[in-house]
Amino acid sequence: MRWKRPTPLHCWLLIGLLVAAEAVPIDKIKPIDVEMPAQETMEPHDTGLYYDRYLREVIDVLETDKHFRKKLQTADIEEIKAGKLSKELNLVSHMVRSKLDELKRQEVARLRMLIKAKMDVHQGKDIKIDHHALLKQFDHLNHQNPHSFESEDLEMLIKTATSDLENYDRDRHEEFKQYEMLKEHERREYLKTLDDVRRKEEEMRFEEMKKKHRDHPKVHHPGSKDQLKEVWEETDGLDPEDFDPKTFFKLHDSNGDKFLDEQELEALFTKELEKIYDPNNEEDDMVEMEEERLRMREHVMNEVDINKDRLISLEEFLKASEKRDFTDPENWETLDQQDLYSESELRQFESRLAKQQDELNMKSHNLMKQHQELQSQHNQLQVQKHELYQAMQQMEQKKQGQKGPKIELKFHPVKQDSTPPEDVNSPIPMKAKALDNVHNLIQDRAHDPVQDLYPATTGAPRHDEPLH
Ligand SMILES: [Ca+2]
Ligand SMILES: [Ca+2]
Repeated sequence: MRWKRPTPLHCWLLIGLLVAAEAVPIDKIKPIDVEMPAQETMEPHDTGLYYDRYLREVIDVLETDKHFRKKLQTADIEEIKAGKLSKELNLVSHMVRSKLDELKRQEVARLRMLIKAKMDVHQGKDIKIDHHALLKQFDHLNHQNPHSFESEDLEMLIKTATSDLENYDRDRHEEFKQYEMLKEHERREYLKTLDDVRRKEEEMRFEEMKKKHRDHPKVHHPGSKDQLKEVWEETDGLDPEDFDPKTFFKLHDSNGDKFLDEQELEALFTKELEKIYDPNNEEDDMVEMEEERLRMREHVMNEVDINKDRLISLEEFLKASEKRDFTDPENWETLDQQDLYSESELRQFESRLAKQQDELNMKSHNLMKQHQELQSQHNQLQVQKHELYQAMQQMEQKKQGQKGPKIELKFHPVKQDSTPPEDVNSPIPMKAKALDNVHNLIQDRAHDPVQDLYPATTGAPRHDEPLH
């Protein structure tokens, strides 16, 4: 199991990036006191939402409208979330509206294709689909009106994307918990297959692994001065004595948008995570490492992001660096010190798993039955085919039997000196024999012209007999 690289940014973060890009030219935001890494483009990261492309395209098109762009620059996040920006849609140019209509029609068509594909998989082809009813499940556009993009569509898009992204981390935690429970379930099932001695050995080995995993250097509290100084020194290669929060912020704002976003923040924890996790160690699970990274990022965002836009501004960062917690933080409890699930949660999980297994077994049984029925039908068809072939062969032989003599005649021409076949009982050469006789008779007559005057049957007088 592998985690998808976390990329949850708010749709208003995308809008925010556009605002920031407009407000401050990129070349003016480079810090002057340190050498900066190459600036990336201002392209926002993939949000990970299934309608990410639609969301981006809508924002791109809106951004081409002067009036709307101006409103974007002056609106704050709360206003955007409250839907105030959506009302401005009525004032954008006709061309922009037409482009948005087209985008919406494309999105509806895409959703319809998704529905169709899903139905084909679950219920087989040729099922009549009620697209109108099924489109209700999508909240990022108004399905009642599939042809035009209205202010309601923009409002729904912003609200849904905001809500989906806020739930993104929660869903990832839940997915991780299920992963851990599955691991434990499989371990316990494996133990059941062992005898007492081997089970004890295996349990001892498991405890040793856990102990080995927990034995790692001290992890600094995420976002604390010690943690950031370690990055400053080991990753950036700078003198710890020169540590300066403002310079640190500018150094790690990789895309130069004047904010530390979630990805830029998560990159700061790699050094800490490497203390706990090594991909070469059997006892270190790299899926757990990504969960730990997520926990660290969430913790720092909660502490530092005052306006809750999921972005850390320089102002917020500097304010946090003045707090007492920055220099004197509590100990950070790593994932291996947490209870990830209770026994009762594990039992519930196992019972769900057993139910799913039963359903799968039932499906597999039905498929096997269908396969056997098809095999039997196939065999019956093969037998019928063979019988039909035999019947055709018999008919052909019969036909050949009736037409046989003509074939014999064709390939056995009568010769002058030919003699009748010895086997007179053979049915096929009979006609040939008769013809031979006729031929001989003609030959005889050729030597006796008198025979020509009298039919052979009446008995013509012999030439040595006297004529009357
Ligand atoms: Ca940034
Ligand atoms: Ca913020």
